[in-house]
Amino acid sequence: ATANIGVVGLAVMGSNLARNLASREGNTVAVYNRSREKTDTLIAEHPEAGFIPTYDYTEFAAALTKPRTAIIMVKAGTGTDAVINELVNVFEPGDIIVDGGNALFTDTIRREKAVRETGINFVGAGISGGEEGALHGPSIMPGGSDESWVTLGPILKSIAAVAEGEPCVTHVGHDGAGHFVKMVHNGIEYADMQLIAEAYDLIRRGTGKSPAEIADVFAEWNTGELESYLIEITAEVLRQVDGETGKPLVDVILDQAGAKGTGAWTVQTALSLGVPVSGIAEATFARSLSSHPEQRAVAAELPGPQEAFQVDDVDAFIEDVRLALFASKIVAYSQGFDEIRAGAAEYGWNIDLGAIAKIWRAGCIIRAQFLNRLSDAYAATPDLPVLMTAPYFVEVFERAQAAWRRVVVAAAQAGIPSPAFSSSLAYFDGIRADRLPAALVQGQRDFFGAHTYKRIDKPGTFHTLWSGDRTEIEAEDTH
Ligand code: NBP
Repeated sequence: ATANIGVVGLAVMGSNLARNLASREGNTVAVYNRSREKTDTLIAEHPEAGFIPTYDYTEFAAALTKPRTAIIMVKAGTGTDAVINELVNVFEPGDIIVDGGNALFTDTIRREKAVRETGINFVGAGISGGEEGALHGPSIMPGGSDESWVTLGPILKSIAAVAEGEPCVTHVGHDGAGHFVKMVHNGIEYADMQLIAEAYDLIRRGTGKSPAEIADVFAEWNTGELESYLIEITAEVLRQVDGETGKPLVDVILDQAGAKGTGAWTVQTALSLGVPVSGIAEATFARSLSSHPEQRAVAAELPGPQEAFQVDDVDAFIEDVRLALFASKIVAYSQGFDEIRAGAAEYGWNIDLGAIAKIWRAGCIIRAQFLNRLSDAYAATPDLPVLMTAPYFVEVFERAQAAWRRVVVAAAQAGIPSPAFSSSLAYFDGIRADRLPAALVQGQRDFFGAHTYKRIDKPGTFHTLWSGDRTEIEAEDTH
């Protein structure tokens, strides 16, 4: 045995991750894929990597030094379970199986529990950054035991992206913590992308600027506080001209957004944890809405505003949209971190939120300058209950809120859908409100279901005899 690490699954992600591992000092990488061709192709195309090819699980296990460490990069779901079953048969107690696929965190919790009974360590690791990240340095979010982190930590640090000298990997927490955080990362990515798309739409329809001109706007924004990978690639996409028609590429792409499910997982999980991730939810629903052409064709008959949308001061409007985007983005991240906090509490994970912000600074899709501000906020106040109340963000809201409101008003009047902008503003106004109409909802619930309510002026739980003489009685707390 000569390999210190192995990779199972050599499609795009696995082969790139294997090449990344092999390029680092001290690593020898054993590789295995279910169908032989992918292994043979990888070996033929990358002799420099010094891979050890293997063609069955026994050979794979024999190629690895102990404790054996293998990273699985196969299609998430039944493929992952199939590979784990095979590896458990050929591995020994103390060995480490890492699932680097996009597993649902509850699957990871289940798998970790089952594999642990064999004495083998199982680590669910979220890996972000797509194929480029896998090859040059992803952001890595591993869960699993402390014991496995001892062996795995140095290996993952060697291949992770680097932000300001620090590797973008941290031991997130036990069992499914890594995949949970990766899931929320993807949810935030949905929100960030939708917000950028809404900003583009408003500018285009409000100012008549061409996609190439709007590309310049985004490129300019990318030199300031909005600097991020997503803003950068947005400029590139908007500037792209279709080779066939000569039109802006964005105008020939079908306007139906796909999704692989991680946004929906983030929202479903948030719903069950009772965490309002409205920006992420709206972004996920916006993709769903776009993907029903039959409904959209029928609904195209519905009336919209009579007047055409035209802004008077183009530069001022663009600056308003920039501020609205920044404010909404802070809300989306604040909501995402809220979900991580709630998940950690529910599943008993000790997650360092500041460390999460740091490992997202490079290698992943949501990498952004402003993540430093998030980690600063948590460094100053580790148990910050609402991320967006950190002083830096309060300053942004002071600067941005008037513009944000103008943009949401303009969008509503012009009939331009901006679900992420407007729901983020509604969340902002909701969470900062002194009094919410939730009091009335409690009254309604008590009326029809005797669900009881609490009072602002004394302890206890109360019910009004709505169908009787409407006096108030003390009641059992039934929520
Ligand atoms: P795919 O998700 O397309 O999966 C293809 C790989 O899974 C092939 O190696 C295939 O082997 C293997 N596989 C399947 Br399918 N069923 C198997 C089974 N029962 N036993 C063994 N192997 C099986 O590959 P990918 O796009 O490279 O993604 C890998 C993982 O990384 C996924 O979980 C994905 O969600 C995650 N991820 C992807 C990205 C991205 O940008 N693509 C980013 C981050 C994370 P075969 O060659 O024999 O069919």
